[in-house]
Amino acid sequence: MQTQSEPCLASLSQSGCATDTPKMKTILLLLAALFAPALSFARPPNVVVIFIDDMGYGDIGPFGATKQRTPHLDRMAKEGMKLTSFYAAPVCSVSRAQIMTGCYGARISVPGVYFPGQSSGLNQSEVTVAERLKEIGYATQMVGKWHLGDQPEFLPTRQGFDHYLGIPYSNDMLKKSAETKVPVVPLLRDEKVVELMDGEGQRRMVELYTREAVDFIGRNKEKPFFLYFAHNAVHTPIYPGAAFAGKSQNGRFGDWVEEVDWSVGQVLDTLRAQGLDRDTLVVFTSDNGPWLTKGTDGGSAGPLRGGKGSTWEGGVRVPTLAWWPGRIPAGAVNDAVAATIDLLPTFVSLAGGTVPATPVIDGRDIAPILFGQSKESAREAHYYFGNYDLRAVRQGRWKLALAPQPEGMGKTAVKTAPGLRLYDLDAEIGEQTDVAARHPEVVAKLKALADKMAAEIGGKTPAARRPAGEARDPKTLYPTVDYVPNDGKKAAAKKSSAKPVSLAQAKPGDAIVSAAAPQVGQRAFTVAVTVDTSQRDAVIVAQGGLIGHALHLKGGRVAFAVRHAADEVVEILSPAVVKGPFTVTASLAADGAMKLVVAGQEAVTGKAKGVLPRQPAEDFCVGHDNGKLVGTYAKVVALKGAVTGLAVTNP
Ligand SMILES: [Ca+2]
Repeated sequence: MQTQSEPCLASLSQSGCATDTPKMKTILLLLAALFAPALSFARPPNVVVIFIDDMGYGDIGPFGATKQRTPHLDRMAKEGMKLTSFYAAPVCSVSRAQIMTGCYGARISVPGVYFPGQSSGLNQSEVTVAERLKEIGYATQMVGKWHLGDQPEFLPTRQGFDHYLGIPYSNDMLKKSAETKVPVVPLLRDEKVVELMDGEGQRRMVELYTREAVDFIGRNKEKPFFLYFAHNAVHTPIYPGAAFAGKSQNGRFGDWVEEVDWSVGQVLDTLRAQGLDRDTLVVFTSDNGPWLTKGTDGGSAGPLRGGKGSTWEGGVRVPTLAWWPGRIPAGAVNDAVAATIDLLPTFVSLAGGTVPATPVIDGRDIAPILFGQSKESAREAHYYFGNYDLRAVRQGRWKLALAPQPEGMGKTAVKTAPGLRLYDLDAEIGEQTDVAARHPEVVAKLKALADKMAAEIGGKTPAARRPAGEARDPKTLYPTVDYVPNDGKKAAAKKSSAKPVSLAQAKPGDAIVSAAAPQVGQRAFTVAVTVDTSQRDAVIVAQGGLIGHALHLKGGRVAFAVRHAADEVVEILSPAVVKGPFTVTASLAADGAMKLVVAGQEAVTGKAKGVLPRQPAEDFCVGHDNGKLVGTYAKVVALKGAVTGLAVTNP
């Protein structure tokens, strides 16, 4: 292994050899002196990433939180650097793929969230940051939430980590154990399930993880190490440990933030106690913005607009701190645009390695930003993807939004003008004022950048996207029984199914006239159906026209639309692409609350104006829409496949 200083000095003297003048030598010496503090390490630095789940831009003290106390993060910021324009992705798995690979999720076919037992995951052929550091001689350990596939071939131990302890996906992805019938998540040690953890069991999670992280540091004093510490906290359901429950001024969410802060303190204190603080870079950040529809169980994006699931700033700009006493200037603040994709090249470069030109990565080395030598982004622009769609691009102070978008998961697209919108983030961080008309040259420049990136890795036919990993015969990590996330709702649905409208034999192509159709005017209703199709876009059911509701497939996900008028439609979208037979339950409550549960995935909620004002005049159509379009599909694609167990019930 080469030491860090050799290649750099070699490259400096190479460029100087051709002009071997005293003046040039002086310049070279000056240059060497200038860069020496950043480059000549006694040893490659240890690297620790502390990654929080669903923590918003406004959730910790250094970023303005006042309700919960975060003394350890406050100290970390005081001793290190606050990165105020640091970006993750809108949802969990994508952010994690970005850290691991240095690529936008769209480049490596990680567009959304993985679910337990899903066949796909991060492709094993991708070279992760753990693999890159391991080949340089690092000890590598992961603790916590992986979320890049739960099939054996996708686990952390197959992607460069010597060891792993954690829940391999989100803490709300509980499935009923076949044995105990209790909803649980699996705790893995390396590749083995060592515990099935129920909800209350999660109260031990932060402490358990922290102990593992601290032990790992203690065991690896002599050798450079990479610790990827990805908390499941502070994602719902919120389960603060016993020592923290009820202690904050911000409910159980604040309690859990305070516990995470304690955990950060444990890690930093251990580094200090072991005398490793001056040899260790610690980055603290979050995977996406706050989950706004969770109310007090969701965090805060502070001054930013939107939250998790959105490419408004609140969905993707995350509270980030970098700490390395003696290297990173204390108390520094840097607003240069940087992102999780930049961590891989930065860590590899600090470790004295190089990232080959192929396979292409999107991130760049941000060491000059961390060391206070640059206030400029290391990249020409930052690109905001929502799934595979490029939604916005930022360069410096300017952000060009390419399409209307929801403010978060379960929220509807904001009715902004459908054209290009330009925001001046330096002037107004909250993205309210569209200044596109005043800066046509900026719009044109950013649009050209966006078009280029979209052609490369965005949309349906990108030039340079690499494939996802696909596992054969996927199964869950432990035997489960089918589980619908909300037991209360399940029981209610069962009760009301005593008087279903008779649709059980309905099949694609059927249409039922209004009077004989399920009654959905001025009342709450629930549509339940099982669909088996390989289509990505198709109508499942559509009732009505200018007033009505519809279920349809949109890019492989299920959409539930409620329309009150021609231009008044609210649509919510299931979180992940579905395959094979899947169940759908969609309901509109008396107060307009919408809920969609697909294939046992996380429920998605939304808010329509209220119940439908009257029974829709148009037909109830199965697998097509024969009148005015009620859903948000541009044209009707008939469903090819099977629809079973269709029922529309009123509670
Ligand atoms: Ca998340």
